[in-house]
Amino acid sequence: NTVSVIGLGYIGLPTAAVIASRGINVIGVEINQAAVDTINKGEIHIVEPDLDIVVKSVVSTGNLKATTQVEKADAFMIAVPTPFLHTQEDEHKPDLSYIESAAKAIAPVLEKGNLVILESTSPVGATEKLAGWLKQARPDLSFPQDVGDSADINVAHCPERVLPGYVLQELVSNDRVIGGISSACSEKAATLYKTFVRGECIITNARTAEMAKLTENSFRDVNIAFANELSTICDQLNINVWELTKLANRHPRVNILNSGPGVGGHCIAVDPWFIVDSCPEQAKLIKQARLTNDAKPYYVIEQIREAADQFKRPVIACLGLAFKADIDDLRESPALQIVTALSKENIGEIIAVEPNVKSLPKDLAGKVKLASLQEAVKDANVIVVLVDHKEFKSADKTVFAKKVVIDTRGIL
Ligand code: SAJ
Repeated sequence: NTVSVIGLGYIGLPTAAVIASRGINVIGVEINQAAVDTINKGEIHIVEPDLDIVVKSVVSTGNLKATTQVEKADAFMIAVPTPFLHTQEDEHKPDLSYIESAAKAIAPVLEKGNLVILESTSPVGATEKLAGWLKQARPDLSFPQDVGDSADINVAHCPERVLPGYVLQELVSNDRVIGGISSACSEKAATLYKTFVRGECIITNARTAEMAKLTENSFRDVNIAFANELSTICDQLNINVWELTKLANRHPRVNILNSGPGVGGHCIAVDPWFIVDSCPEQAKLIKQARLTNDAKPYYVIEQIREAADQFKRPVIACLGLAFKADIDDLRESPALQIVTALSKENIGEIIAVEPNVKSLPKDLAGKVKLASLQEAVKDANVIVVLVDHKEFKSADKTVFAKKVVIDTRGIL
């Protein structure tokens, strides 16, 4: 049996490698030629712990091969991005163009008996759309939306739910929600997932599976928004939010998350908008949570301005640029957003500390200095903790005492 994974990014590549490690032949399809060449050398183009070892091994056994051209396979797993489109009327319209392109690419090679799985996080209805695009391109085949269980091609949605930094463990250990367009679609998809998933494979329909994934990330976003709102209320009332949260969490049915400088990453700050786009009238709290979390970096910037104003020559040390602790991923990071905004103002000298990167992104170069924690803290009069990296949590903080400190992560 051969599995084809379309899109070899943060989700597709680990998925392809794990399936290949079970002795299954995997063809990885990726439009980026440089990524294809890297993978075929047994190397990786993304950062994820231990992924390099697995890819090296499955490429050397011949179980994983990357290519830019779609080939025949028994199952196709689509793991392409689903960002949002910024239109004039709406800033957050889901963009299904990558899924549509993937459908058009695999349609010509589809054969009776094939299974097509959508892994990308998608708005409700996207799997039905995918099946529609496939049907349009292949009127000679039958599809589950028309003939149910007897279809030539089966189509299902199985959303990925892995946490960056723990992808290889979570790919195998997490439970999977499997939503077929028909029950035959779900059964076939579950059989494939059971070859590499140790968690439970739970069957539902495609729309519920789509909504389950969006719900998980919206749940987290709403809860982080609660914590972020609480932190600004506490600032007003002169209460330490970290102490308050600890105390409230002593209640057996209360579990408040941690406030921070905002919500970053490619999922939690995006997926709730898919629900808002589907049901704007109903999704009021979900939308407000997005707005609350998106406003938090501006609140922190204002706090930094006020702190800097106290000094003739402000030197601001910003600890952390990544979107969360102990990763090197700076994309969609509120910490980076804050440092970038400061670098455009005439606010003083800015020093960034990011133990997980060797150089600063291009638009910070020349405006912000990258330094070690010791160096930055020594020179600074204002210290801003933006990420709770382990290097910061374990640092000797006696020097912090003489400085003005804005601790958005509560590490002190
Ligand atoms: N954050 C806080 N306070 C908290 C927790 C998180 O401010 O108490 C911030 C983080 O600093 C970060 C952002 O939220 O900026 C998101 O971080 P995260 O660790 O909550 O989540 P992600 O984006 O790395 O991964 C999420 C996971 N979803 C859930 O936990 C429900 C993961 O399982 C999903 O697979 C992933 O989104 C995805 O791909 O959708």
